[in-house]
Amino acid sequence: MSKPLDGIRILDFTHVQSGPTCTQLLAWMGADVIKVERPGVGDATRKQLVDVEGADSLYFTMLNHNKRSLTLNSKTPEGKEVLTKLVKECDVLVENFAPGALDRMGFGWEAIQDLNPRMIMASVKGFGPGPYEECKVYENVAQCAGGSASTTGFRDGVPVVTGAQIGDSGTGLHLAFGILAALLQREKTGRGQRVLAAMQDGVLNLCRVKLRDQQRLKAGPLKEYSQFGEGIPFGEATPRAGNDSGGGQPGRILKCKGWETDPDAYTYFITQAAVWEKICDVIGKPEWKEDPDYATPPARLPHLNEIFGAIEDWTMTKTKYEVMEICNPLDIPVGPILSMKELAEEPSLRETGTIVECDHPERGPYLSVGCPVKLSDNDVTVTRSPLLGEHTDEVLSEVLGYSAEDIARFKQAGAV
Ligand code: CAO
Repeated sequence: MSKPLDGIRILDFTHVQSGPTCTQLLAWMGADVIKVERPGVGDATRKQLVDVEGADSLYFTMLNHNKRSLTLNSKTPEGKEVLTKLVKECDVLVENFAPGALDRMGFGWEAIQDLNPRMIMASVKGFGPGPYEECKVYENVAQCAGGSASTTGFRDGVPVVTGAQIGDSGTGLHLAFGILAALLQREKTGRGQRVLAAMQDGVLNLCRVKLRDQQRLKAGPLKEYSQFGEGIPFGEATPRAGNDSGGGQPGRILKCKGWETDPDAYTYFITQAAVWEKICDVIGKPEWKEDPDYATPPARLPHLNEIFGAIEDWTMTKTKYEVMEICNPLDIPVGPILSMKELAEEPSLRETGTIVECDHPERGPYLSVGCPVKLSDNDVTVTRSPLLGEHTDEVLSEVLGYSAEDIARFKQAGAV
């Protein structure tokens, strides 16, 4: 079966997490992704958080599936020769070097356009143009600078970063979207273009509802925040909202049976207005259905602590799965807090290919997250990440057409 990105060749100059997330998605859509890495060194994550001595780390293997690895020292004359040819042969160059690194290498945007006007040059940077554009940026820096940390955590605690890698993987997703749009536009214009995804912008995009709340503050307190029910005044900026739900329907994380020993024995429970009467029946508070202090959403706002306390008295008598079994048929929205262990073992995620097992020559079998987006005409087979330089000869000869003598010359010069 053909793949959506069949025939698209990616010069993958990415490293660590943000860029590799993007190129992995493109590989899953069928692009030929050639990961360019420094000879003998490679992507730094190959040797970070090592759990099997001598083997590529899970950090690397889980972000670089379905790619080919070409080693190349782009700072040597022979390396530049090869890179020049690669730029001519590829459709997209994806990179997430520190600002200015590509220019210093001699392959800035102008040079790329001269070599291949159809090339799309896609970059992740920490910040867009402005006072911080020269900064090197990592995940948590982006979470802090993009508004996530200031709005995550509890009102009376410090700002908190989230485990979801919204700065790195989130920006990689944004970049992939930009690349696909640029490829489509190229169909019409015949020209490539620059695509920039700044991590701060990506995080802020994912925190859009918090900027919504920032503006709503002008109209008065944010009544759906528990802080309102607790009678605590709001300050000038969107506060941290703990586990309050982000929409207009109050929600909290509540203890379930076993919470004393199991750190994940919790459920998210939303008191959605449409099912309020069913909630009252389930938790044994039928009198709240008619009581004017509880019957309508505005009336409930000052009583949310009491209401969630009563719901928790009920959820604590059930496991998180029992809560789900009881509430789902009644359309009461609940979400069990699933641990990584539970997700790794969940059969339905294995069946859909969202969790996959790969085999690796150095480390043996390992689990990974497969393609999270399913297309009916693109059945993704996740293949293991490449060893450092595994495809160097193959790419040099098959893609770039170099002879055995040329390849020997590049090796002799330490360029590949
Ligand atoms: N051949 C020769 N040189 C190479 C090379 C190759 N194949 N690949 C990389 N290099 C060189 C770069 O040209 C650069 O050299 P100069 O400093 O002389 O220009 C050098 O390696 C280091 O690159 P870097 O600055 O990108 O790497 P770093 O480890 O110092 O910084 C990071 C890492 C992530 C902070 C930085 O790349 C960055 O800010 N990237 C943009 C934002 C981003 O993606 N951050 C998230 C990373 S995922 O957590």
